[in-house]
Amino acid sequence: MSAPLTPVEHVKAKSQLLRGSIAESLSDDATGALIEDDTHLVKFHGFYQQDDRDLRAERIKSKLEPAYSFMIRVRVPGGVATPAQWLAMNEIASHDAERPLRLTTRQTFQLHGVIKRDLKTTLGTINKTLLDTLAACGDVNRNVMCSVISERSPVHRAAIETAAAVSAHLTPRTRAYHELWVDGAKVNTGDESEPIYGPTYLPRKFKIAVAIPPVNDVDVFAQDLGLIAIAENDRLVGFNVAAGGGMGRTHGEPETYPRLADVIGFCEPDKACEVAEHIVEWQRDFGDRTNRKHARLKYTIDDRGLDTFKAELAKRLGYELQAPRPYEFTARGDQIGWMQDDQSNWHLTLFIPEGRIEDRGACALATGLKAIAEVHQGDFRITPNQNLTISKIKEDARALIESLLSQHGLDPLVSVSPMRAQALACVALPNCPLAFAEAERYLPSFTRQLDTLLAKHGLANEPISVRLSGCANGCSRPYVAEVALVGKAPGSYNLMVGGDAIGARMNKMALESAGEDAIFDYLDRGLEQFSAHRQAGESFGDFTLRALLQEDAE
Ligand code: SRM
Ligand code: SF4
Repeated sequence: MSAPLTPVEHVKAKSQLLRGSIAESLSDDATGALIEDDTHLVKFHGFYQQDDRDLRAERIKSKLEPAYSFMIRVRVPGGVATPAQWLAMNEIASHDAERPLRLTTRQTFQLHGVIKRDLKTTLGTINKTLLDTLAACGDVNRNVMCSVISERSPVHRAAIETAAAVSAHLTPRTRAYHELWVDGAKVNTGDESEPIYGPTYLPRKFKIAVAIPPVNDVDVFAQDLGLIAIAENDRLVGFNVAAGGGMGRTHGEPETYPRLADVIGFCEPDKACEVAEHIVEWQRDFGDRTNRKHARLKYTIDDRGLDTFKAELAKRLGYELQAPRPYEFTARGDQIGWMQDDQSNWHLTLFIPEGRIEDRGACALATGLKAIAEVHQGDFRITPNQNLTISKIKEDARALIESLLSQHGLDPLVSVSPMRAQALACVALPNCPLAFAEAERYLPSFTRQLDTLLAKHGLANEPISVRLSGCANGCSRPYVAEVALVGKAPGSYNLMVGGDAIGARMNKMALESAGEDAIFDYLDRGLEQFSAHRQAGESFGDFTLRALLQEDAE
């Protein structure tokens, strides 16, 4: 007898293309929560029901229902937003959300702490900005990422077009989203269907990123589908296709594991949408709908075999992918500061502490970015490292932007250490229901202490990649970092080291369930040895793999 489908599959099947009883859930004023089945469906509409974990115990003691609110995720393909959209998101966050606007690790905007009665207005307002939240979460293709490499602007332009086209091609066709949040009126659903997804969508989430070598800022090998841009004479000629990456795992369940994507071939730019569609459809047909922890593309590929996957993809496409073309990644972090592209436009990348857009003391980040957005003629780009690039600044506008930065105390945001500039942390506590330990709220203290250690060992400019995740799900893509902390319990983390500097190798366990002292002792010793014994050009990740982890194993 075959295993039963997961409960979520039944919820999707009877939802009438994602409607369920969401309208009823919203109109029930007696609770701040939604009907249980709808909590799964609203993810496809771009939001999650959460409760404030800092308040949970106290609310239970006072016999109150949890402090329910919603996290809303806004899809931003390639992280590119107009100044008008920036201003609108800033405004929405300041009125409707409890916490400041957040830039995520997949280049989207997130709002935390929106209450149920405000959901409709908030989502409606977001839609007026020409951004939306449809498919920002749920068992569908999520926000399509794209490298924010500014000095190669013709290639970036073409790559971002592909990211937007793939995103549009894989957006669900259900009218439920417009019915509930935009038009308000029920639309005749007679001819409505989901040509790519079908009525039960995918078995699990699906993620795509476009990387532009030499920078692997999007962590292309951590994606279900990675498209690696291949350029000749600064012209995009196509993409190497990488499939089967993913980070998620569960502590103590070795049958769950992170996996790097395999490069399976090359396609021309005009074939990217159909390649993505057929991979998604293969996963739709063969992904595991009986176990959500085994339902990502990486497991489907491993279960059925990479060769079978490639052969079945070729059959669906009607042709084989061409042989992969040569490419080289040399870095993954953002280049903080000013940079000029080949068309003489300037791009300014600012370090955004923890990806939160808020005024803190002398650093009036939210106010300063608002003032910049009011005059800026180019665009904004959320980077995969939770930073922000103010893009396409004309030569004659640079002085104005510089003076606005100074007026708002933002100059320090272009002079952080390379380690700090690319360090990532997931949200974790107090919003994430799955968090075992702090991540976002621990990042400033962790990186401050690490900066001190780096300086102590003469390594202040070393671009070591550091990632913190509050649990093993890996929302900061920790398993491809040189140094990662993965939460086990409050104040306790697995320390992972030995990833490479370009996100193409996974790290290994150095310490299990360790506290801060043990972690910093290990890093202090490791950095001391690295400084003394590194080989020419060797990264910290390569050194830890060659020397430290070997030594630990002896
Ligand atoms: Fe994630 C679940 C936050 C990027 C792997 N992730 C969650 C939830 C929704 C918790 C939940 O299911 O209730 C978190 C909400 C916290 C909150 O309040 O914001 C959450 N994930 C995030 C974000 C906001 C982290 C951040 O601080 O930036 C990122 C939003 C991305 C976006 O804009 O779309 C985020 N999550 C990722 C990434 C990185 C990526 O996509 O490049 C990963 C690893 C890559 C991957 O998917 O393999 C990731 N999130 C997960 C998983 C594990 C999935 C798996 O295959 O096992 C979960 C748990 C789940 O889905 O059941 C999860
Ligand atoms: Fe939550 Fe875990 Fe993701 Fe962090 S890694 S946001 S704790 S699910």
